[in-house]
Amino acid sequence: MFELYHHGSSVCAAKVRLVLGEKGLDWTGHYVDILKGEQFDPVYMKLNPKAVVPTLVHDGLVVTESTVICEYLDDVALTPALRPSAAAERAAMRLWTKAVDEDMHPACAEITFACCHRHIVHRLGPDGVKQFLDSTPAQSVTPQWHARKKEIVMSGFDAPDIARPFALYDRYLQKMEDTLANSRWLTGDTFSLADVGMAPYLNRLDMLGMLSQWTRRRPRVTDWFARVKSRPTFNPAFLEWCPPDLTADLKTYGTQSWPDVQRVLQAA
Ligand SMILES: N[C@@H](CCC(=O)N[C@@H](CS)C(=O)NCC(=O)O)C(=O)O
Repeated sequence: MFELYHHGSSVCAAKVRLVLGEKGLDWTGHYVDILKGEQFDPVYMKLNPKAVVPTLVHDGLVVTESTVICEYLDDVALTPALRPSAAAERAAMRLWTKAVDEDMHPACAEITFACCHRHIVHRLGPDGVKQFLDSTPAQSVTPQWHARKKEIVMSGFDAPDIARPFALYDRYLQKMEDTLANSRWLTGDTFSLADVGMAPYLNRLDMLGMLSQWTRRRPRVTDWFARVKSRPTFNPAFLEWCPPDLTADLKTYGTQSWPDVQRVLQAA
């Protein structure tokens, strides 16, 4: 039995739900509201000491780290294979998933809080915000997340060095555009964990209502994302778990923040 601890707007959880869907695996969900601080529940932190989602429990085995979970699922459910069989393509796939873990994901967390989630967190009221921010463990989304989340929740686009994650995102979109000149998917002719890994980060921009502004001059990325979206697994994995009020918040706050995003991108 597969149990997934996850959240509607978590990019890492969406990645795992996509793999579960592609593999046709049945799973049970445990919803952890990371905007209300449910990830800090000591019972949950026994499963995931970083207090992040997702966590997979498979027949009692606890697996954390979304990239590791995706490879684990590809090991236990062999078809359809989501890792290329050729060594060179598999290495290329891992370069993408490594980039997701090291670069895209930390940038996405900052972008999402700057554009949207800080507004939702402020609904907790001053004491609630303080408790929420103080609860983040020293080692969380990144080793800097405890301090960085505070800076962005309190200062938004005035937080120090806020252009950096946006500039990084932009560079990776260009890297995708260049890569897709040579292959249909990111690591060849078949959909792989590289595509699974990048898809939630494009979807994040889409849900923030600003993807078209980032991809206007990137036709291959536009076409790639349209093909990802047309997969039958896309809506259940990426959209249906996001509660309607959160979907609306992402779109509203995201759209409102576009002038700031444009400003920091131009300054970067
Ligand atoms: N490296 C981890 C990162 C997980 C992560 O950052 N999860 C985010 C949601 S996408 C989270 O739970 N954040 C909680 C918080 O910000 O307190 C993974 O890939 O599973």
